[in-house]
Amino acid sequence: MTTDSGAILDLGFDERLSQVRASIEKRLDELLPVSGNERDLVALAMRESTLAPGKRMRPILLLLIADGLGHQGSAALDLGCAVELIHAASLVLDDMPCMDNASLRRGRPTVHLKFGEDVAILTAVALLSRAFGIIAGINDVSPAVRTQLVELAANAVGMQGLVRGQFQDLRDGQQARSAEDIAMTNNLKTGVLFGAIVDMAWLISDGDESARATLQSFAMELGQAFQMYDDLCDSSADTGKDMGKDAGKSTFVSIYGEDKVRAQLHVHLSNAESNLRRVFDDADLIAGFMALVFKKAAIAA
Ligand code: GRG
Repeated sequence: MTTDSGAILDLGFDERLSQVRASIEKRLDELLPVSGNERDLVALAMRESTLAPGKRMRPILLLLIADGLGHQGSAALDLGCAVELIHAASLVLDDMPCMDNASLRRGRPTVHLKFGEDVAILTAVALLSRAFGIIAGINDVSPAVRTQLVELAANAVGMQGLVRGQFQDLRDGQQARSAEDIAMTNNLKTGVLFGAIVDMAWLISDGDESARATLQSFAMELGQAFQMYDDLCDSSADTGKDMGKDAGKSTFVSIYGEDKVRAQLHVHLSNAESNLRRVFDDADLIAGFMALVFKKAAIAA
């Protein structure tokens, strides 16, 4: 479990994971603005979009990896929450009519449908600003590390990450793309943020240089697996999202079909886990969490 000091205690798998989750939910709640009244729509939308039931994959991974690398303190929790705010901002924007035009997210109406497009844009900007404010305010690391943390987040959001990946997907996704192009776009949309997460965990901990490179490989494999999983789930009814959004889009599934993509997903997952086990003597908690996240793919394999 993650205590106030950040250390994960020696508990059973379910209990440890739910303690980590609970610490993230509590801290997110504290870090988001209090919505003073019902007209304070941006604050309300920031809270609703972020606190809606997501998997919390990014903060959980950051906390578990930092813990495995010997991190002590509260920096991992705040960093994980900052990354979750960045992720939440990206989902609010992704759902907008000019992008994915989605009506359902995490089982709820999307922010622009509930609050309006103006509020959705402002909410995303406010979540992003809050995330950078949190990272810049982390005070139990050196100023040099803090600067690197801010830089990592900035790169993961901008033209080396989410923004470029989203732009490529929007502009090129409706035409035929090579598998390499799809992999590159997927990496920008998903892998780069995972890469930033493991780098952040490494920076605030005591890991050696070789662990950093291996964790980067873990993140890239995980990113590819995750985007394939997301594409495979496009036809599932229980994702909390609109179904069939990828119709007419070039994805690995449209090129190779579901069975091949599922097989490839397992290759990426297995590579990810091997990298993890190279860094940690005991990677069972992280591997177990990944298995939970990819449960549906495992059942279908
Ligand atoms: C300025 C932050 C910012 C972004 C602008 C809109 C955009 C560029 C990027 C969106 C990129 C995007 C939607 C990537 C998809 C990543 C993905 C698979 C999301 C689903 O993540 P889950 O399954 O969701 O972890 P939950 O709801 O569980 O958190």
